[in-house]
Amino acid sequence: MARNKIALIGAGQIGGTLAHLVGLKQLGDVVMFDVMEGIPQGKALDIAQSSPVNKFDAKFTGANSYEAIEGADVCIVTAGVPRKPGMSRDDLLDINLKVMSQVGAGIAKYAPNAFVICITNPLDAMVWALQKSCGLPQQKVVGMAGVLDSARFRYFLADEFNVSVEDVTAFVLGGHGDTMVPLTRYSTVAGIPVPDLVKMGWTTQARVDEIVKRTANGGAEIVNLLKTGSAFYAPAASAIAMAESYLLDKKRVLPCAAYLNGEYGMKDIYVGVPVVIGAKGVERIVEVDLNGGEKTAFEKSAASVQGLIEACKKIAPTLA
Ligand code: A3D
Repeated sequence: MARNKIALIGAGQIGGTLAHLVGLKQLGDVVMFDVMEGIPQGKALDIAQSSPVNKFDAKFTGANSYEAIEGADVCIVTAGVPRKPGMSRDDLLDINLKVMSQVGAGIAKYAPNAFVICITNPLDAMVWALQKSCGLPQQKVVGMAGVLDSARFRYFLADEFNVSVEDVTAFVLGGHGDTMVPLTRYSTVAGIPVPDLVKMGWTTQARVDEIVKRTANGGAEIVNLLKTGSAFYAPAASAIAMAESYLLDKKRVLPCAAYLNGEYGMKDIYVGVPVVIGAKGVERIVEVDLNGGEKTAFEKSAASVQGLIEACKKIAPTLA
């Protein structure tokens, strides 16, 4: 069987980390595409030269023309600009929207059968714009944010409880931004919901509230430390988990920015919900019962995503 072909559109910080992970996890051959000449070629060659040491066989190529992504099975999109300290993700909308229309055209022409994972911010609006630009079926175009947000939540909870990250599950809904909704009653340690752990005296509600807040601001915390860009190791690892579930038909249940067509009472919007990812792409959207407070928070988060989508429609009316 031929190896899968994975196209990484954007060869910056996340793109480079993605390429390295694809190699280490032996998921397939990699094509790195970027507008910067030399960067994708240099990173591809560097990672290829690590393959004898790390014992993986795969082709790594870099390119500045979309032809190179022809026939890709998976495209992971990080093209665009990241934020700097003091910027919100929404400040990137104008510039990254233009990038999404170029990337969408490239995918439509050369990789129309791919599973497309968007990472570019502001995430929910950019994956919406990317799907409109490339015209691929909605279940084949998805945004990565929830896996990262819930990984941050899991990491902080594991640290708080002094237990393995492996035994902590977490559930995060809504847009990728300050309005994201970490759901504590669906977050557990080995199946024990967080509110029960509070009752058991493992932590206090005040500490849980602090962790929820830190999760929602998880991206900004790293931007403020790095000063020159945003997080890239954990975002790359999160997108790889989604690509792996598609390529291996694992049918993992992952929180992703997915297209809603009536689910949760919402239409023509991409927002973070739990989905099943398998060989057909997004095979199922999981609709959970939300209580009053959770529903209000989710709707508030979705409304802020909707605002950004409306801004995209104003800038690029052909997408509407
Ligand atoms: P960076 O290291 O700047 O890489 C972006 C790459 O995109 C650069 O190499 C650019 O040359 C390239 N690029 C710019 N315009 C184009 C274009 N038109 N076509 C092709 N390539 C282009 O950024 P990064 O890798 O750190 O982040 C990439 C994106 O991911 C940014 O928008 C971040 O805000 C976003 N991000 C999202 C998350 C989520 O959880 C959703 C987390 C972290 C970063």
